[in-house]
Amino acid sequence: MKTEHAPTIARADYRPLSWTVERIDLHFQLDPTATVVTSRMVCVRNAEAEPGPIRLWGEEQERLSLTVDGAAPKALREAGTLLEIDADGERVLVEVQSRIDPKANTTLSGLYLSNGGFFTQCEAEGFRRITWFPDRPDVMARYTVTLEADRTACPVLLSNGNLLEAGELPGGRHYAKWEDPFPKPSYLFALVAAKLVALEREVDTASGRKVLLQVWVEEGNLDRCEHAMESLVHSMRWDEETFGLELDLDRFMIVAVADFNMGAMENKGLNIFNTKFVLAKPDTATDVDYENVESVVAHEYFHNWTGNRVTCRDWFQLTLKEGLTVFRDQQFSADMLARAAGPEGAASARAVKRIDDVRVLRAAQFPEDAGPMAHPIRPDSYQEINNFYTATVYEKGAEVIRMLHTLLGPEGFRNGMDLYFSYHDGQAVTCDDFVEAMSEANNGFDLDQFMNWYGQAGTPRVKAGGSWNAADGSYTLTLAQHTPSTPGQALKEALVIPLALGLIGPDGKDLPLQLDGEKPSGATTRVLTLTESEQTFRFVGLAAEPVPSLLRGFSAPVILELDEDDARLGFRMAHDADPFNRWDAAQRYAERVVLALAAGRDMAAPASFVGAFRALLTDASLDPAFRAQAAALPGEAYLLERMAPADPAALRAALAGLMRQLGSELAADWLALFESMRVPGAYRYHPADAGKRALGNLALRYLAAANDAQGLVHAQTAFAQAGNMTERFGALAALVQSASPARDAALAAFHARYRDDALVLDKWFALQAGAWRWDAGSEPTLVRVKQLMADPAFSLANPNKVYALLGTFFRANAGEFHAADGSGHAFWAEQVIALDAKNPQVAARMARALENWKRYTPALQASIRPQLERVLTSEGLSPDVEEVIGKALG
Ligand code: B3K
Ligand code: ZN
Repeated sequence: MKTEHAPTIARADYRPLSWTVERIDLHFQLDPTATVVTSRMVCVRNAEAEPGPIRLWGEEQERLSLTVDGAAPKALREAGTLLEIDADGERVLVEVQSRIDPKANTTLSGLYLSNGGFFTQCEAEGFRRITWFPDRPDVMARYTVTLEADRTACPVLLSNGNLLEAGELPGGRHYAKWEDPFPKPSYLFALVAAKLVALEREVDTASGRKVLLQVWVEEGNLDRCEHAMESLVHSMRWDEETFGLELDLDRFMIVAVADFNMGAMENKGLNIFNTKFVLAKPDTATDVDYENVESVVAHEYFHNWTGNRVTCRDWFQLTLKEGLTVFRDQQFSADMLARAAGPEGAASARAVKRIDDVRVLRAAQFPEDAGPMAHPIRPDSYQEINNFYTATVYEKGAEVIRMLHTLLGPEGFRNGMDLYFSYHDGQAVTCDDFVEAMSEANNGFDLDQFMNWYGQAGTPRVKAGGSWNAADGSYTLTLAQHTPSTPGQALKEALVIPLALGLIGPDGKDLPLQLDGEKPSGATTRVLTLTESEQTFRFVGLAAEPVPSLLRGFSAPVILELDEDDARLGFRMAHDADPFNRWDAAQRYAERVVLALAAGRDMAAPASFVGAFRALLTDASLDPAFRAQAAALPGEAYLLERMAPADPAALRAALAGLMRQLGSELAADWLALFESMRVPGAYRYHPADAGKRALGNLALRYLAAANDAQGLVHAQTAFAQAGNMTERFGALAALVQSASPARDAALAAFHARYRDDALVLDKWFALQAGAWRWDAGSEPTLVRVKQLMADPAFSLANPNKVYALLGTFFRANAGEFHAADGSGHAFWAEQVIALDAKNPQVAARMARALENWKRYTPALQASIRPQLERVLTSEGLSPDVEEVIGKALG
């Protein structure tokens, strides 16, 4: 049993270091099991800090030598991973040489091997696994890096910045020397030494500088890089046009690697990507993969300014770069979709993107905010920083930036960004610095209360009530806000909540909005700003009782509590002028129906719901991508949050029943839709085509769920004759999510076709791990998952495989994972323990699948608790998993 506990780090304890580093010259003699790293650091005394020793952090390395100005240090103290060195004067040269074993590094943090090549991942604290260094983001230094490696095994040698020189060395070795002209924190350091080839393109920046863009991949993947390259060029143009931000280097590289803990990493000039977010061609990638490549390429590219040129002072400020950069990539994707849709379809295209983003927020961030790991977007404490790369920091963080954008307007926001860069370029700063720049650039716009969004956890509730006064044609809206308690934060302050709304007239058209005491403006949507715990707004000059449409475009990350009867929801599904709210009305109605089925209050969905659903689905004036969103039921993870207690089995039965009912009652519509959504010709990635394919595939899903004979024939034909992965995988998914006897043959055919393609096999694993049971006699999904673990293509050492098979089962198949016999929970504990021995970051992510266990039924809680305890008391548990489980049991 463990006795030592991971210490808690507090935001309030931040102190600048007494010594920082001005320049560092690194030399790597790369060897798979014995890499020698030599570091020469010019350390300088920090005038802003209390006097003290030089502090360096180091992990998992054998120190060969350490000198200060060429001599043994006068005093050196070592405590755990921290080394303290006393030094005199203002500036000293510290030289450290150490040896590391990349092959033994299964954590994929620091320097590691993947398929014979060397790769690094340093954010958040991986650099200290490479060399001794003041490994904190507030130490920004200039780097030169020399790499030396075997020429045959590693013909390509890359690091940040510009290539200074390269050449041969004796013994079949070679070297390359790189220099990064911009000071950077250590977490942005990267190197790659591997056998790769590049797709290259030379482009001009807005100011006319020529820059070289490269996408580096293994040789056989060169035909899958075009889309990533296109995405990079589009991102560059967008940042130039939208924010006046240009690429600042002569060369920008993206490198794809198959073993990677997360999506990608924004290392200066040398972004390292999970292959999943680079490689795409029509035969192997779906429309959604194409979209994801575009948005991750953009995200990492945008970090060059929001993250790299201006970085975080400490890791508590993570949302400074992540929330802002997610907001930027969301805006970029929305603009790309709007551009492809043309002026007519732009609003709907933007709404489709907004819906995607809100789905993620509701499925991942709302549960996090309601659980034991709830934290503000700027946390107050952590045990393991890697556990705080969360949906809250990223997605809720982006919502907070979006609210600033709403409050200040696009121009005011842009002025704030300009001022932020003019003040802080080259610095490591805090979220306060960002918000202050926004305020100052907008005539001192008061954002003091707005800062509560940075400090408070929990999803706020906005309760709305309206009253109609027929006598004077006025409508009074009362809005009350309340944020529930979260661990360590019992009491909450009122937040600044921008609430966009419209009032819909009986004919379905928006009414002009006029607040009491104001002149009519003709506007039909406006933003009210809530600042108090309760406020009322009186609208006047109305001819008839309106139907309110609140929180249009999801203008704030809150839960809206508004009593609407079925008729009202159906009315808004048909008429709401805000496409986001039209979708949301459908989601609310579906949620009500599903929860009534799950609770046994209803045996089937009412005809009114099916009618409203059908009307939306078959409205040919709506674009297919939007209809596909509207016809997709709310996600299981989100619905579980809305149930008390959460009962995954009952929910699953309700969802499956509703899909069957909608599939069979609307079979004729689905069949017609499937036909009319066919996209002829060769595949191209285009949002309009993607929308049709999404709706066509959804039609197959509903038909297959209902076991519709004609639908199943279509699915089999579509699978056999598909001209691209979107169609092939869509048809396969429909078959797998059905009781069709054709499913096993289709799975086998798919496997045979892609047996050597790691990324496509991930889809194959995920599809099976996420399978529902559509007939009582079929075997539990867990049985299949266990078999698949023994498949030669599966490996616990590869994060993509773990996320595909185990991640899907634990996080996206609640109905099967929470089997009443507890088999899923026992399996979870075994896997978390096994993973933790190899890769704590990946293990911690899997561990989080049970953090909200106290919300489940008593029987499930009784099954889960001993498994949590089993993990917590297992030998050698990492601080990563310990923090998650400790808080869950809390
Ligand atoms: N900044 C990286 C995430 C690093 C995660 C470290 N555990 C990717 C991104 O947000 O762009
Ligand atoms: Zn990021």
